[in-house]
Amino acid sequence: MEHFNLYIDGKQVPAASGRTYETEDPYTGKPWARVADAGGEDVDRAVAAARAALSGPWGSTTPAQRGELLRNLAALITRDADRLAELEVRDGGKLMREMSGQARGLAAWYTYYAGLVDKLQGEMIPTGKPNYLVYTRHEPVGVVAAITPWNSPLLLLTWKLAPALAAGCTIVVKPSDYTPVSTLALADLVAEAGFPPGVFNVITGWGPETGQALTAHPGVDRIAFTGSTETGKAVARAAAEHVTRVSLELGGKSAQVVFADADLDAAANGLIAGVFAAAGQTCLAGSRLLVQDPVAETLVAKVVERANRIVIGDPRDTATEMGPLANDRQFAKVLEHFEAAREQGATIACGGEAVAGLGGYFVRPTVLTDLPPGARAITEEIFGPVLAVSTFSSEDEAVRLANDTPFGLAGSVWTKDVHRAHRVAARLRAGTVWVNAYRAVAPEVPFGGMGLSGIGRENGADAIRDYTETKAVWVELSGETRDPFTLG
Ligand code: TXE
Repeated sequence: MEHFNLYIDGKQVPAASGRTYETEDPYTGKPWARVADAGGEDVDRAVAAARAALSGPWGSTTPAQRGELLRNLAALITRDADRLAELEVRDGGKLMREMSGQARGLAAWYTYYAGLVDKLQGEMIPTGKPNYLVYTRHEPVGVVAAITPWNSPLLLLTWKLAPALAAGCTIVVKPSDYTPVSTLALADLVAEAGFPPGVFNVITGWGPETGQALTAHPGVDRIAFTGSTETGKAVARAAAEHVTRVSLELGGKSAQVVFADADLDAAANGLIAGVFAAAGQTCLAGSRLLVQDPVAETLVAKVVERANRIVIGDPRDTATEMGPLANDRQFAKVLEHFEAAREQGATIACGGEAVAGLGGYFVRPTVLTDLPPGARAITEEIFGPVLAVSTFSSEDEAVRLANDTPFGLAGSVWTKDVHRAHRVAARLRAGTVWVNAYRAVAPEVPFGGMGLSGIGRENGADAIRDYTETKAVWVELSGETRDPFTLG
C-alpha cells in the first residue's frame, strides 16, 4: 500500500485530523493507496497558502518568467509521462495505451499557454471624452479552486491549470476522491519546475465534504469544475453564495449523425472511438447513434462486429482495447442501465452484461436498438460503453432528434456531402461538432458545452482571459475640476 499526503504551500502534509482513506485499483477491485482526507481546516490552509502566494514573488513574475516556468513544467511532464500514466491507470483503470499518449500530450497545453502568456495585452480605448486616456489591464483573477473528475484527472486539470498559471493565478485542486494520486505526483513536478510554494496546492478528500468546503470558501475567486451535471449544480449554488466566478464542464449525451451517403467503415470506426474508447467514460462520449434508415442495418452490423472483437482485459497490457469501469459506483450504474434497457423493450445487439471471470469492474461493449422514444439509454448520460441507436429519414428529423436533449456538449456529422456537413454542423446545439471524425481535442481549440453540459469554454486563446479580471483605468488629462453633479 502506498501513502500520499496533501500538498500545501510547497510541502507534503497530513490532514490536520490525521484522517486517511483508501483508493482502489479498478482492475483488481482492491485498495492500493492510502491518501489524506482533508477537512475544513486543511481547505483553509490551502486557500490561505494560495492567497499568500499571490502577493509573494509569484505576484510580481513577468509574463516571460511565467512562460519559462510553464515550459519547464512541460519538459518535466514529458520526462515523467510514463510514471504519471501508470498512476492514472492504477487509480482509474484507463488503458495504458491511451494514457501514455495522453500524459505525453499534456505538455502541449503548457507550451501553448506559455506562448500566449506575453500576448495578454490590455488595450487603449478611444472614447468620446477627449480629456481621458482609457486603457484596460488583464489582472489574474486570484485563487482558483479546481475540482476534477476521475475519468481523465490530469488532462482535465491541465485544461484549467495551464491557462490559470499563465494568467498569474494560484490554484487549489481537489481531485476526484477515486483518482487523487496523479495530481499529487504533478505537484512535485510543479515545484521542480520552479513555481514558488503556494502557487499550486492539492487537497484530497470526498466531494460533499472537502469539495463543498473548497467551493464555498470565501477566499476562492474562481471555480473551475468538471464533473456530473448534478454536482455542477451544487457547485454553482455554492459559488452563488460569494458570487464567485465559475466554469462548469458537465455531462453529455452526444449524437453521432450518420447519413446514408457516409463512408460507413469510417463512421463505424468513429462510433467505436466515440463510445467504447475509455469504456465510454468520457464527457464527450458519442453515446447516441442517429442513422439514416437505408444504411441502419449495415452500419449497426459493422459496429456490433467490431464491438464483439474489442479486447477486454488488463489496462496495463498494450493489447487491451477496453479496461474496467473506473469504480464500483460506475459499475453498478451501468449494470442498472442494462436492466432498464431490457425492461424498456430494447434489443441488445451486443453486450448488455458484465464480463464474468475477470475480477474488477468489467462490462461488455453494448449496442442497443429498437429503443422506444424517451428510453433512458437515449436521454440519460450512462458514462459507460453503451451506444443507443435511433433511425431517421430526413435531415430535419436528424437535427430534431440530435437536439432533443438538455445536454449540448458534442456531436458529429458523417456525410460526403460538403453542403450538408456544414449545414448540419451549424444546426446542432453543441459546443463541439466533428465532421467525419470523433474525439479530437487540442489546446488551441475551445471546448465546452451548452445547456446542461455547462458554462464556459476551456482551451483556446480565450481561456487565458477567463482567468483574469479586466480592469478599466481612466486617466484625466486636462487637470481641470469638473462639475461634481454630471456623469462622464
Ligand atoms: O461525479 P461528481 P461522480 C458523470 C458521470 C458519472 C457521474 C457520477 O455520468 O456517472 O457523473 O460521477 C467532486 N462540491 N461524470 O460522482 O460527483 C468530486 O469529489 C464540490 C461526468 O464521480 O460530479 C469530484 O472531484 N465538489 C464527468 C468531482 O466533484 C464535489 C466526469 C466530480 O464528481 C461535490 C465525471 C460537492 N458537493 C463524472 N460533490 C464529465 N463531465 O467528464 C462531488 N464533488
